[in-house]
Amino acid sequence: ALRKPMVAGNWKMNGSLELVSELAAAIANIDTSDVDILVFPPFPLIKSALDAGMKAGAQTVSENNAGAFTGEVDAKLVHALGANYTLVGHSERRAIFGESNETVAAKFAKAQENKLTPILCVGESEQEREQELTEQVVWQQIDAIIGKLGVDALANSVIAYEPVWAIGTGKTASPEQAQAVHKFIRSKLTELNSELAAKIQLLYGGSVNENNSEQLFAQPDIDGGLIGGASLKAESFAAICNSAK
Ligand code: G2H
Repeated sequence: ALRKPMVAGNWKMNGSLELVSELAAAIANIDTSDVDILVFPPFPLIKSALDAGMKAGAQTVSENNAGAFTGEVDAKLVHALGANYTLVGHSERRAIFGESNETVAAKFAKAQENKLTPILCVGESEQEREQELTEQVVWQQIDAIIGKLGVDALANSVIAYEPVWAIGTGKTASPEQAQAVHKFIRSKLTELNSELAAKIQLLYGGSVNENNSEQLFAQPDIDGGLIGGASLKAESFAAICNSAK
């Protein structure tokens, strides 16, 4: 295949040392030559997850360099611990913590400066979908990165399409709905850099579980998933990882 599938577990503000051990055991025997498996635990557990043999990343990083920013976490430190990825612009960061497209672009840049591969999360709200603004909103979120850093910056990144109306709601986008947006993203990128567009991993996120993952991942432009709730159950997460092969 042109693109290696990826399954990434976004723990959000959940998890424990016990969950690190359980998940590490559940995925230990999965051959990762044909699927990238990553977990995104809360910051205090990143090092534990790495020590347990998993590939782990951060759920967000600061857009600033180290300094007087109480409560923030430096991308450089995350990389120094042994992590290679960070999420940026998850819809909860945008909606609850007020991150704008500009802030997300600054975090994306800071991640790459510190050798972390950003997984850029994009997606429309239910109202935006009803108003047929899905493509416009998703492209604006991606174009904020291109405008600041140029399209080539996306070569070292992953994009996760997560329709906000499907997040944690149990309402998954149908494989056809998800594929349509993934295809739109890849074709827009093809206009700018066809080699990059062919190679970039595009993940789907939003209520993915072990019962719907196989059909979603079978779509031609869906290269894996960003999994929330179902990534907190060891058996479910392992099944989803296997379904991406
Ligand atoms: C979307 C997803 C993971 P869930 O936020 O990022 O969560 O699978 O619980 O909808």
